[in-house]
Amino acid sequence: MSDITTRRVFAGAAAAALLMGAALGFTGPARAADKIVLRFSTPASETDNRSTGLETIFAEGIKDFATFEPHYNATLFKQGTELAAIQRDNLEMCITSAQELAKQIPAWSIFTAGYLLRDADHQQKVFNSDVGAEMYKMAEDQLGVKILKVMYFGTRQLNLRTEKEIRTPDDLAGVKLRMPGTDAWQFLGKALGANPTPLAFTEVYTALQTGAIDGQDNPLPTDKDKKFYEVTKQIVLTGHLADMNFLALSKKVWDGLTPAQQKTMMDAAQAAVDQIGKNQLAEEAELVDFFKSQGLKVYTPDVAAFRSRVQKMYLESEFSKDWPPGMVDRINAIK
Ligand code: KDO
Repeated sequence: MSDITTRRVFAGAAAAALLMGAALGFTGPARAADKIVLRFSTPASETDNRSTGLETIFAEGIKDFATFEPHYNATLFKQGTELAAIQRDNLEMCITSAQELAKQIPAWSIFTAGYLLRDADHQQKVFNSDVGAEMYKMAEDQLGVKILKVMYFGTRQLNLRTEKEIRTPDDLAGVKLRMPGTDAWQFLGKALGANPTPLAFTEVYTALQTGAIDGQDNPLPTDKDKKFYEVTKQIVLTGHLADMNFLALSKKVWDGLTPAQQKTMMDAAQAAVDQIGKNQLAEEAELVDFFKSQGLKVYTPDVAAFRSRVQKMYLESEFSKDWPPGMVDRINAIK
């Protein structure tokens, strides 16, 4: 082989390796003008409180060294595939949930249990305690995902297009309730007494409109943001899950930051989730009147009946076998 041919072969091989690396996602996070680009994927809309909070407070806080690049409405990655995308270096950030984490770390299913966390305040205290630290460490060690902060996402309520009044879990028999597509979510639908069916978040409005499903569950601010009230008749205030999301970052990206940048990022994340939580709570307090003004029935069922059935089903479930010993008691003891 002549010199020139050898050089061509090497150049060709190097280009192919680069291309292959890019295809396999080995290129590491992109840098624009020496800033890390943090691609962020979520099924939520751009008007959701979580989106606006991150795009303003978080993005602003880190702008000296990183560019926050949000992709909304599951346009970059489908709901439920974001963690895997981070693990394959195809994505830097997402908002994840206990249900998604539980797919890979069964112990995390403890936080998918209905009526375990009492409210927003209890939830925040639990995740800011040693319980939260242990759970975050599992995600870091086992998935290579750094959980920056927890955010209060709202308390999940039932939202139905059917008219029959729902007082107890028995009244949900046969109701086709959309739940997100993981085992943990489907189990929650079953525990509530309904007939759960999996569907991506971005498909819910149309499915309610066409009658493909009888209902869905989400916090009130989400029902407003996604206009689910336009295609449903009632909201049943079961309050079955004081729900949270986690701001998740690739651990590789985290490890590449200087200690000062890490601190700046944590402070920005804290400021953002604080504001997001406040906005969600404020909206939850106002929205019952809004939905009533839109013609929906909004009422509280026999919550004790839902709570005792759901708690019993979780404690007797396969999920509970994977919960860290003693953790339910530790969570309950946090006041
Ligand atoms: C949903 O699909 O109902 C859900 O509320 C589940 C949450 O864990 C979270 O993924 C959320 O969707 C998305 O962030 C879109 O709001």
